[in-house]
Amino acid sequence: MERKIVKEIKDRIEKANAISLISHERPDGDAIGSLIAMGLGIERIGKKVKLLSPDDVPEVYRFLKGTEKIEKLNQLWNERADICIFIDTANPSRLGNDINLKSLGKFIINIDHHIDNKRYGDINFVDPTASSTGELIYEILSQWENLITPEIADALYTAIVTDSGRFSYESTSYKTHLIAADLLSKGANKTIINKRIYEIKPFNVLKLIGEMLSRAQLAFGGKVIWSFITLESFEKHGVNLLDSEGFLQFLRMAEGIKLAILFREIERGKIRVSLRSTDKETKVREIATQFGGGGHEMAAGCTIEANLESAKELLFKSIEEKYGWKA
Ligand SMILES: [Mn+2]
Repeated sequence: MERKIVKEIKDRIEKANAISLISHERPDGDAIGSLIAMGLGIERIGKKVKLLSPDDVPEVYRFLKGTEKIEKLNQLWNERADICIFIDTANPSRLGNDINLKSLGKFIINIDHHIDNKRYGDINFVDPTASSTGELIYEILSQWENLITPEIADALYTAIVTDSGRFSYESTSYKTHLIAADLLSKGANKTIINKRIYEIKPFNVLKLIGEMLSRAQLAFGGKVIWSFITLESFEKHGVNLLDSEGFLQFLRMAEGIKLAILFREIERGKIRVSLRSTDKETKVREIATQFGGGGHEMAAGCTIEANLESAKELLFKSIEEKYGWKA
């Protein structure tokens, strides 16, 4: 059951010479895995390819082959590719700086699974039913025979396992498992991937997680768990903001809660808010959107320009209004 749009993307790639691939700021496993899988794949069919990211690759994903090919995208970037493919990026503003789309590529292909994707591409392959953009990249790369090497399989498996919450979130489907099974048959090393991403943490990272957990509080009669990390804490433990992307999963384990919130101070007066709900009735995307952010129905984020205390107050007010919960 091949989709027409997938075939169209294949044709476009085959006709191009130089292709750039880009994913969003503060990259997660789906962004990195999808980016390098697509990059290694396109390289194998003999195209010139650039892999770009506005931020560095978080330490935890550096074991993946291909991450060393990722270059930093900044305002000085001035190479215009034949095609620029945006990966896992709902809105070009998620590149973090003012970059003109058309200066990156003559033709834009947008591949994503966010429901709020802005459809800014010349081709938009957006499927919110997919657990991860990795699933969509798999669909594209599968059109070429024997293209998926063990390295590509590792990258795609990482994208899928991280964005599906190890095959546990609502978006995990029968298809997700079929794809993962096929990736294992193509050489994905699930043992190493799970170990590197979930079982091993540097000691300083563990200490920061501990600090975040010890500061955690319940609110709204136990429906919400929240905590925060200040700039000082990041500094004290020597942890980079980029290496704290997955921390919310630990708060979300609290029994009985509907919503977990993590406030991280990314700069003085600028707070990154990450939201994750535990059931599909508690939709968080709209809350993030109110503050100029976005994401998925059950996992979203936004950035609030305020200090920690006011950011929390603003967000709690919006929760009270949206769900009718009483603080
Ligand atoms: Mn994703």
